[in-house]
Amino acid sequence: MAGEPQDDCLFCKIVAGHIPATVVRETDTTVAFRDINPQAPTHILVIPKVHYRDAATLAAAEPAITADMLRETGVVAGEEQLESYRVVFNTGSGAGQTVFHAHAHLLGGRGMHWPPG
Ligand code: D5M
Repeated sequence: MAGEPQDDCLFCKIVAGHIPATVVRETDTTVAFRDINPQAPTHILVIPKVHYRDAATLAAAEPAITADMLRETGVVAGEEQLESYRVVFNTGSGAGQTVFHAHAHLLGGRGMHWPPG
């Protein structure tokens, strides 16, 4: 069923506590934890607890939870004392998505280039 935990999903396992993660913040609907392969001094993933394959699919099904996820990027950026930061939604393998559970990358602590590679 849409949104239900998936047995083969890494981030569902983190939500369930079956795989350890460095959690920095949790709400009723979201979890934020440090990326295992950081691409910036601060690199945190904010994910919904419900399972959808990407952020756009989540937004279509659960707009309120999508808003929670986006709000949490700002809350965590504040807690991490980031004056500027980037929020990224890799969508599809061609764009670099490797984990097919919606997530926002929060990146900060260094200068950012535009356009991203
Ligand atoms: O981003 C998926 C991200 O998930 C990628 O930056 C690595 C990160 N990752 C993978 N496994 C873990 C665990 N176990 N803890 C923390 N972070 C993890 P994507 O946009 O799909 O490429």
